Amino acid sequence: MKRALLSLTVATIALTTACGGGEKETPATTTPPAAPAVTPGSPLTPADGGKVITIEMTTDEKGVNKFTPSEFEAHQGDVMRFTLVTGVHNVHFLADSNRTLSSPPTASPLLQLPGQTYDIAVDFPEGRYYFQCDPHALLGMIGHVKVEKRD
Ligand SMILES: [Cu+2]
Repeated sequence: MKRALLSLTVATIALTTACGGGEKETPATTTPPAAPAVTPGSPLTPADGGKVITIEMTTDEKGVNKFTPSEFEAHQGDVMRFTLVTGVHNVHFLADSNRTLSSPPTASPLLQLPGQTYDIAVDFPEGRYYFQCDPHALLGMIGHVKVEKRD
């Protein structure tokens, strides 16, 4: 009796191994759902110890368009939160101006509603990076972020 059970177990193991080819077979019903696609610009959480850096996008009463701050430092793991205050603006890390970025973030859409935000993770290598507002770059709405390693 005991011997029969043992042979059955051995046979089952052999069968499983032959079938699965060493890989664990997962029944279709327990396949985890695909991770939801992250919408570009949607709110991000900084890495542990990281922070959210708010960059305001404004058009003042004189018609001056700018990022505030326009020059700042960030650490890997931080999040840059481009926030519309007034006017209509976007943020764009131009590939041509940031050649050390293997995959520059795509240009954001135009933000039009005050309070609207566009988050970009600081997952860049160390270095200095250029960004601009496409409609207002020639009017000086540009900025730089200097990215440093996390301490
Ligand atoms: Cu602008």
